Amino acid sequence: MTDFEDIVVATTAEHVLQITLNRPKARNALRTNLLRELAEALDAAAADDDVRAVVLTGGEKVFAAGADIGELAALDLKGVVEDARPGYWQRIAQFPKPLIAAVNGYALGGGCELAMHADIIIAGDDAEFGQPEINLGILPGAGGTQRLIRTVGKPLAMKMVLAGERIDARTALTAGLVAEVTAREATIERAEALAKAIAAKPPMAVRQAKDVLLKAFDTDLTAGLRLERQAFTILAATEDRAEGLSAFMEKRKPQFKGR
Ligand code: DAK
Repeated sequence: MTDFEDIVVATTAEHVLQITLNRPKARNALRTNLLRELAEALDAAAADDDVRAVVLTGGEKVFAAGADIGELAALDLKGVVEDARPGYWQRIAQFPKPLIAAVNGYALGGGCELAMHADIIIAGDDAEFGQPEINLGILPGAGGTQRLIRTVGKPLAMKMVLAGERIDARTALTAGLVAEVTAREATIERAEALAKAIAAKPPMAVRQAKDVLLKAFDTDLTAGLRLERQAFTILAATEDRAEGLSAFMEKRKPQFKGR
C-alpha cells in the first residue's frame, strides 16, 4: 500500500484494515492532504477483495479536532467554491464496505462528521462529540447538519449545532450516535474485534445490507422496502447463501467464499 503522510494504514487481522489518523500535534485536524489520503486509502480498500472491514481511529488520545482551521481561514469565496475537500468527503461517504470508527477523546466539527461517516461508532468513555463550527462563524460542512439530526433527533442536534455544546460518550450512547462505550484503553481493540466478526460474514450479504440500511436515510418506506426486496433477491444467486443455509441444516460452520 502507498506511503502516506497523515494516516497510517495497516492490515491488523485477516480481511481487516486499520486506518489511523496521524497528526497528533494538531489533534488530528483534517487538513486537505489528510482527507485526500483517507479517500485514496478507502478507494484502494474498496477495490481490494481481501479487505472486508475497515477500522478508522485517531489513536488512543483524540479522534479528530475537525477541519484544519488554518486552512479554512485561508479560503476566500472562490477558494470555498473550488475547494477539493467536498470531493474527498464524497469518496469517504461512498465507501461500500463496513467502516467502524473507534473514537477516543475529541471528535469535533469535521471529526464528529467523519465519525458519522462510519457505519458503527465505538466510543471510549472519555470521548466527546461536538459541532463547534458556530463559534467560528460557519456551520458543519461535511454532512453534520443532516446526519446528526437523522441520528440523534432534533433537540440534541439543534443544541449541538446552534450552541456548539459537546456531548460525552454516555450521552452519545443514549442518543444513538454510538453503538457502544468502552474503557478508553479498549476502544480500538473492541472495534477490531467487531471488524473481525463482520469480516467473517458473507461479504456480499454484508455489502448489500450496508447499502440498503443507508438508503433508509434518503428514501421513503415503500421505496426502501423495494430496495430491500431487490437486495434479498440478488443474494439468492450467491454461493454463500447456499452455503450458509446448508451449513445450518448440516450443523456445521459455514465456509463463505465471497461468491
Ligand atoms: N485545526 C488546526 N489546528 C488545530 C485544530 C484544528 N481544528 N485543533 C487543534 N489544533 C492545534 C492547535 O492549534 C494547537 O497547535 P499548536 O498551538 O500546538 O501549534 C494543537 O493543535 C493543540 O491544540 P490545543 O492546545 O488547543 O489542545 P487542547 O488539548 O487544549 O484542546 C481542542 C483540544 C480540540 C479542544 C482544541 O484544540 C479545539 O477546540 N480545537 C478546535 C476545535 C474546532 O473548533 N473544530 C471545528 C473546526 S471547523 C467542509 C467540511 C467540513 C468542515 C468545513 C467545511 N467542507 C467539505 C466544505 C468542518 C469544519 C470544522 O471542523
